Amino acid sequence: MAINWYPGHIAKAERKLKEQVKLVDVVFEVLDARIPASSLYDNLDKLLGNKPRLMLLNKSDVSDPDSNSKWMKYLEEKTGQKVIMTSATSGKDISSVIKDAIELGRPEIEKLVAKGRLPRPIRAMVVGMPNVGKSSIINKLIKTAKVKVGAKAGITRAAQWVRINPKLELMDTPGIIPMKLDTQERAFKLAMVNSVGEASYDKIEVANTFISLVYERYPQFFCDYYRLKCETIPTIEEVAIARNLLVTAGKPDVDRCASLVLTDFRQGRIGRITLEDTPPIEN
Ligand SMILES: Nc1nc2c(ncn2[C@@H]2O[C@H](COP(=O)(O)OP(=O)(O)OP(=O)(O)O)[C@@H](O)[C@H]2O)c(=O)[nH]1
Ligand SMILES: [Mg+2]
Repeated sequence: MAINWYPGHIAKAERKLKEQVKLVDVVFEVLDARIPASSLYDNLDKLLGNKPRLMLLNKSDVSDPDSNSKWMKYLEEKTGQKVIMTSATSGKDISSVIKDAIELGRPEIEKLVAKGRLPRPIRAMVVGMPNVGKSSIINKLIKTAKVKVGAKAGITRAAQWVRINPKLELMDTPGIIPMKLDTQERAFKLAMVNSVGEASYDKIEVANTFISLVYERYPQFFCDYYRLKCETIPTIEEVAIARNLLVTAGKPDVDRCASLVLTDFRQGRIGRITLEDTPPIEN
């Protein structure tokens, strides 16, 4: 199975981002804490130049707490950027992002003032893959539902400015997907977290891959949640039967079950799950 990408759209989105970045002092790079490696946008250095960046590992409320700490340390060492764990759902510690952004943007404002210009608010843009929670973070920071959010890829269609406070303005941007995904495994993981549109992949195939992966990493979570015996890797059919999802007497409804399993994972119901480990640090 190949996930369909639209190179024309991607090229356009990247061109836009390159233009928009000229307007800002700081960039917030948002990752999904359940797949930090796969949700890291490959081409960002090229697109953003040397703008100061803050990395947000979002959805940390539904990812594995041990993995969160490991990934935070790894990404800080690898990128030299400050990494903050966020949850736009719980809102815990999220306001520290404002302080950090102001700190990172301050030198730019000081430069303006030194040239005799009036100080202005620091401008930051929020970038990342679709559905990682960019718009939700902005809403949490202003404490109102100012920008549109939703549980599927491609909710934000165009850039939008939001004033957080007199010192900080944030630009929400549409999610971007890299032109080339190195592996099918990565494409599947992005599908698992809803970073690609449902029309572009086979739900059953993605759900089956998710089941194998989660069974390998967190067997207890999966088997307990669906009340399965799990002597071997559970199949989607077994889950469907356990949940009484049937098309006709005794015949499992794999289609509905695939949606159920993926939704349960996306909403964090199965447990706090991270699907990838930090690679060893290269010297
Ligand atoms: N559990 C959890 N869910 C979150 C978090 N942040 C966002 N979500 C959910 O993730 C979904 C996507 O959120 P959005 O804010 O629309 O994501 P986005 O990155 O702006 O997506 P696009 O605009 O499509 O690129 C929504 O259903 C949110 O409720 C979080 O920290 N934890
Ligand atoms: Mg959005």
